[in-house]
Amino acid sequence: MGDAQLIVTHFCIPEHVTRVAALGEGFINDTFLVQTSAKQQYILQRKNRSVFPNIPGMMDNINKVTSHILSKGGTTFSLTATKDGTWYHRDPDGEYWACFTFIPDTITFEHAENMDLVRAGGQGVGLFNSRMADFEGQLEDTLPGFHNISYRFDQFAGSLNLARSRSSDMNESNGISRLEEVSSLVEEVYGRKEQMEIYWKLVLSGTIPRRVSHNDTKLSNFLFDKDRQVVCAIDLDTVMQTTVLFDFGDAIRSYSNPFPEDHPRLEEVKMDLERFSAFSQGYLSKAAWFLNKEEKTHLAFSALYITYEQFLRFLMDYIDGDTYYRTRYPGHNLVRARSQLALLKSMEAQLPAMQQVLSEIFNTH
Ligand code: GN1
Ligand code: MG
Repeated sequence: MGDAQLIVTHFCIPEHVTRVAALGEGFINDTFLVQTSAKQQYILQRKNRSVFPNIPGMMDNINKVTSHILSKGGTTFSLTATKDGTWYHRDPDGEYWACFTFIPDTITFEHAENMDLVRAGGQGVGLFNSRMADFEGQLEDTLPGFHNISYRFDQFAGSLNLARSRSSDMNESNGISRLEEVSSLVEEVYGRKEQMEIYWKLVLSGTIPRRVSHNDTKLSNFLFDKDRQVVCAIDLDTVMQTTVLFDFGDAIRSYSNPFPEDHPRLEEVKMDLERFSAFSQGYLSKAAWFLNKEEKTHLAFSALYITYEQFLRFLMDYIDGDTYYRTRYPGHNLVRARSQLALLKSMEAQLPAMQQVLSEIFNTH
């Protein structure tokens, strides 16, 4: 904490800082709440250098996006510059820190407790995409390959090779190598490879247009007010120009499942069609106006694509020995992977129904 207290003095905060305290349990960054003698509070964040290879580019992207939203009268946090006039401070250990305004009287949710929240979340993602739809600037590709499934397959193959060559690759509790333990899951990955590559090619070829997308639209990355109305998107670390379909898909992964993404009782994990419908209504009430025909056609499958990708990423991190995602207990990544696979299977069984729901909503717009 001492660290954070000192770091905050490098930023242009006009109020008197009274307290800096750790906030939340992010998977990736370390976050602190900065309280001041006035009403305005700030968020201070140590950005994860091993996850984000280009933090200056990332901060530049965030500034472009928040400035665009503010210029259109929208609500968002805004970045606080350092006394040197940059959007990040680099400490003597080489760590990068960023600071931004805290939006008062807002809350976040880990999982969608009711249908109104699901619908409001849909409006939030739709509004974010919609506000950025006329952005004419260029964002840096700060996480190359983030939702590129071919890149993920290369990474996955690398992880498998490394695991095969690791002699110490033993699960502490039962002595079975992690690779043997997950062999059926590896088959589940490869069984869907071609289908996922076909979808990615639609993005690569430009059939699905590139637009500004958030790329990490799970529920906890949006702020809500006390009436459960959505306020704005947060955690803009991954904003890039990919496709808005990934934002829809990632949000469906998060909102349509009545349980958290690491729910261990697999028989309870499902894509709930009522939630899918509520989210889609909210999303399309804000976003239908700018989506083209191809985007509409491929919207439903994006949920399968992103859930599959997340299944692969959690599994890969388990095989790697838990090096990327913060875990709360041994085997957490494996539980997450299995849970995401269960969700994916539920989506696969309901794809025609999802498409039907979307067609009905499109007909009303
Ligand atoms: C990470 O940063 P956070 O916790 O919002 C991850 C996402 C995953 C998500 C799964 C940069 O998101 O891609 O979907 O965990 N972010 C990064 O919960 O890898
Ligand atoms: Mg994030």
